[in-house]
Amino acid sequence: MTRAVLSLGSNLGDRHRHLQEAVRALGRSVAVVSGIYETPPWGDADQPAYLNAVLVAVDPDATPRDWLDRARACEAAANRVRDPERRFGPRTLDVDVIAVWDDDDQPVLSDDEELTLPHPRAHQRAFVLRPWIDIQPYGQLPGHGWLTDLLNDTALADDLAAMTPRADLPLESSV
Ligand code: PH2
Ligand code: MG
Ligand code: MG
Repeated sequence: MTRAVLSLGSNLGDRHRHLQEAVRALGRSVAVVSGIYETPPWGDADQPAYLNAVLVAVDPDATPRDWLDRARACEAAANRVRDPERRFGPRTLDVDVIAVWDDDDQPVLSDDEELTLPHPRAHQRAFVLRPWIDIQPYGQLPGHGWLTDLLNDTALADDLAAMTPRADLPLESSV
């Protein structure tokens, strides 16, 4: 059994539909889904605002690599096109594997180039931490500690203030 925290982001096309389709495609593995936040672009300012959300997924059979494959399948279904020139550029759908825990609830650590676990930049990203803490108030990011402490870091204050909850855009899971 593994449990994964996945982050979802979209800033091209029908952003809400892209997030909703990803949740639907992940199916019954989805244990809990956050609300959606509208967030200014991070890392590459010259692009539209994002919709971001986070979910926790559980599967008795999934390996860490399976979560990456499923994330990529969701991105492919949204016709994601990768621009090698713009690493943090716009996309129809981005599904990132933030962290994975094994059967014994131990965090999986990986320095695999394709699947670094936990995600190397998650601790700096308000658009990951804020929706995540909504659904896991006592959550921890492996190697970085409590979400609540990470969110209290003054370095995130401006990004947090710039985020807007989009309660008008619900995400339905199939559970
Ligand atoms: N994803 C990026 C780059 N910048 N900014 C926001 N607000 N949300 C994202 O999901 C995001 C981003 C590349 O993965
Ligand atoms: Mg990604
Ligand atoms: Mg990303």
